[in-house]
Amino acid sequence: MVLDKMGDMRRTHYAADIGPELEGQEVTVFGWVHEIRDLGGLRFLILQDRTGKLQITIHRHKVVKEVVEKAETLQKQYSIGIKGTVKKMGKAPGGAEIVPNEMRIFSVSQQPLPLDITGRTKAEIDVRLDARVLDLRREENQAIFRVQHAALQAIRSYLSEKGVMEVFTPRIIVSATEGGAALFPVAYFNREAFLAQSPQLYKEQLILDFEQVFEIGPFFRAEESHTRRHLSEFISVDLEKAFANAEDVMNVLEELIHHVCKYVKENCKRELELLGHEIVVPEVPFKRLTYAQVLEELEENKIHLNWGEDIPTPAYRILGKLHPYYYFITDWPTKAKAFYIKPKDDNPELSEGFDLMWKWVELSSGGARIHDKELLMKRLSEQGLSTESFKTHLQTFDYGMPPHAGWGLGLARFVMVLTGVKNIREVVLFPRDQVRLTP
Ligand code: AMO
Repeated sequence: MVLDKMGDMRRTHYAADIGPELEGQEVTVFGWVHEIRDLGGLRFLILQDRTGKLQITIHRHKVVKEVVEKAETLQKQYSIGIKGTVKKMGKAPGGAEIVPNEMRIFSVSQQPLPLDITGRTKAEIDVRLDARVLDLRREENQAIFRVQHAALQAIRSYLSEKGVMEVFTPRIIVSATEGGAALFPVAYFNREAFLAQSPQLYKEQLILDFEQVFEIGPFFRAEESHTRRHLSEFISVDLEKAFANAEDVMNVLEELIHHVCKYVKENCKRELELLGHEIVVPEVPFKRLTYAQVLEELEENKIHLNWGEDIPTPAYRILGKLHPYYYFITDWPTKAKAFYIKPKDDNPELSEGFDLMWKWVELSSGGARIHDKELLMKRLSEQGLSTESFKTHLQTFDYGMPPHAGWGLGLARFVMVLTGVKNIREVVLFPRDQVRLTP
């Protein structure tokens, strides 16, 4: 088949712009063939572009022969350009259709396609991910990433307005920051290096100069567990603030969550409708439960945990039923938290670390940090980490490190809440886990 060139053809309208008010106007639209309905002398094409869908109506005896012939060769997902006249049509999407007088076919598609993107034939997540860009042609799937885009816009503008500066820290690092999670080694010339698990050390260092910074970027963890909320590469939204304690940055986090929910609810109406999801804008302040209170609640629900133990997933499931919204868990045992989290001044067994939960899922964790170099060195040793590997980080504590606090928010987990999607793989364009490295 000879394909057409785009040549001088340029789009005048997107699908969403075509309405009955354009009756009689000549327009040019581009997109992909979503569906073809053939009623003998009458053929309907549904054309999809990034804004939605549009009906092209071809009466065999009313449009030019060349268009009729080309329309007969079309298959789903061919990419095409149409020049035609808008006609009011109550039954068509948007209340109007296009009667074409020119058609250009730019590209064909493999038949049969590996996925039915109309969604009538459901496919397993792995089949969908194997053909991800095709899977993303479904409007519901695009809606997830439009919600993510809106959320990112809201996060950036909210934090910027508060005077927090966006920064970028290295992805190639020499030492672990998040003890519990495994590192990916990198062959860095003739030295050993790793992919960053978080921007923790750098964001702390940067408050020495900028006082309040945020970063949105990918981080890497060699996660062995295959769950619906862990990936080996994930985007984290990180904040760090000088002269602040845990409560101060918890306030920033809850206000930010409130703001983003409101913004997405107002600006992503079509997307939320496509997803069949309603956002409830949470009231602030969020509920705060201490770790000790959580243990008591679990005990009442027949789950016994020893003080200091991490909370296992089945216990989180119970908590999610008891608290089906956003809430903080505070006052964690110091030994259950990373080396940089500050022990409480009046009771060093307890820390100023917190987690932000949504039902049973941890969205964010953070806390006040240790800013006293001696204490930080002690905590490193207690956790079996060598102070030597943290030498350059420790050095920065000699330059007037102020009290500070911050948090890291998992973007994908937050997008799961915003969209009502249950598997993290659905809210990441090209997810990476233990078994998946392509596409
Ligand atoms: P933490 O390790 O709890 O804290 O990570 C912060 C948040 O990042 C998200 N997250 C993940 N999302 C998807 N897949 C993963 N494998 C994954 N691991 C973490 C979660 C989690 O709540 N430096 C600290 C933060 C701080 O104290 O500022 C940190 O990394 O939503």
